[in-house]
Amino acid sequence: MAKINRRQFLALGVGSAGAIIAANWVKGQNSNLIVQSKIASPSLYKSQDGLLEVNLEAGYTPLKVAGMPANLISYNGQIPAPRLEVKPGDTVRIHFTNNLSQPTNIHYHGLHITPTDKGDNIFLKIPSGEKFTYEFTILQNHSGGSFWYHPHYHGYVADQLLGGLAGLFIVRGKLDAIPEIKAAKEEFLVLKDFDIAGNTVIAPNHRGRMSGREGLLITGNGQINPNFELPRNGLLRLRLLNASSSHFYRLKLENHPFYLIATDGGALAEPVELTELLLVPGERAELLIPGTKEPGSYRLLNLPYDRGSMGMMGGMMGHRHRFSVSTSPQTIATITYGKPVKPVSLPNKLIPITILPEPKIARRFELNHGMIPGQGMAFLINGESFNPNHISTQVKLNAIEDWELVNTGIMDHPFHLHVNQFQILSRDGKSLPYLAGKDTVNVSPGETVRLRVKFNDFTGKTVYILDHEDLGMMAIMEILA
Ligand SMILES: [Cu+2]
Repeated sequence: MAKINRRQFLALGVGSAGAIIAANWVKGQNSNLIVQSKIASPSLYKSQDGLLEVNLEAGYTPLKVAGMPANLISYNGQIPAPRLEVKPGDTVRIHFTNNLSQPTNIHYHGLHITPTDKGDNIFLKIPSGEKFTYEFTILQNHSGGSFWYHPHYHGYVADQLLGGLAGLFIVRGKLDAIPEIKAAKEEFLVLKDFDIAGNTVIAPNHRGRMSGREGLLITGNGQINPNFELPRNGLLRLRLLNASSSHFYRLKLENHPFYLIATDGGALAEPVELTELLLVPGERAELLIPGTKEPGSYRLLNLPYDRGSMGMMGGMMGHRHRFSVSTSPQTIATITYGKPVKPVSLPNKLIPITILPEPKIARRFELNHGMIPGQGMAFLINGESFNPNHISTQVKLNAIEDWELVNTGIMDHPFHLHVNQFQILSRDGKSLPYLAGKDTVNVSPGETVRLRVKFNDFTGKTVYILDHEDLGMMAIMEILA
């Protein structure tokens, strides 16, 4: 059982911002910092009779994060943004209004929908003050899973994502119909970092762009240390999204193993027991947590993780130095045992998944960074910086390809492919303990990750990117008929 006192909490704090948060937080909370107020869930919009029709507005609505005024941008004034839920076969119609002072658009991260027209079209520019109606269909064979939406207008992605624009997009599927999963208590946890300035929550934009922007205030569903109830003898199904633009979460639950049942693109074939989970920016994971330990409160911890960094000097000198946001575990959320329920066991089997057949086409992508004349330091894929007028990779509709990602740089880089899910074949030649649909994968310095992908159903231009940053580690690919 873990209860931390104020001094211990401050020890976990990170410099002055940590202390400010602690001071605010302690008011009215006695000394028991584990018990947080009830989570104000974001609104939920579910499809009805095959249609999800919603209004979304990006704007500067005043709001509160972690109980403090927040100088952020949001969809419909909420952090996280409203959760959208659909079923395979549904039509989605989103009436979007851009009330920001800059252009934006919406990217549907992980969804297998058209990259053109009114779908996951990241080349679309919706100018300040204008409206656009997105409309697309979720295919009948779309996998159920945890997807998400956020801006993807080049040059503004990091600022707008950091500013607060992000929400879950859930596709219900076969996993949801498994009796043990149905009996589990379902919760969602959107992880996001912010900074504090003058008692106001702001987007963490004052750090060096090259190091990636990380805030000192770690929130779950816009709260500090939200509390989730774990039914005693039952199961908690915790669906996680890392909606931070640079922050890595290395998660561990005190005294509890957890069971991974789904990743970015949906279900695994069977639950996989883990004691730790690394969730990099953009990734999702679904965990089952059995309530079979001593009843009490347990901390979901974020353990230190060194993803490498390119500070000014580090970048110039070409050497790696620690990015010291946290050197001790931080509490992300608290899981508290609730009332006993009828015992629910872990499901033995989930949704069968088979490896794609071996292809003839293989490509290699080298991830690095270097100086670009007139531009300074930029992230590079195969030595190229992002060029909006150049198609770097052309693939054929229905083709299967093996991609080898080699990180020859000094920082971890999450690699993300739009529109189609891939399977991870190996890391440094070693196969993974499970097969899963993925759209985001971390590649550490010196590491080689091999993935296999099939370009199903849709043609058109889209991108593969690194880090959700605007620094050039993105390339256009075209799927040809
Ligand atoms: Cu994406």
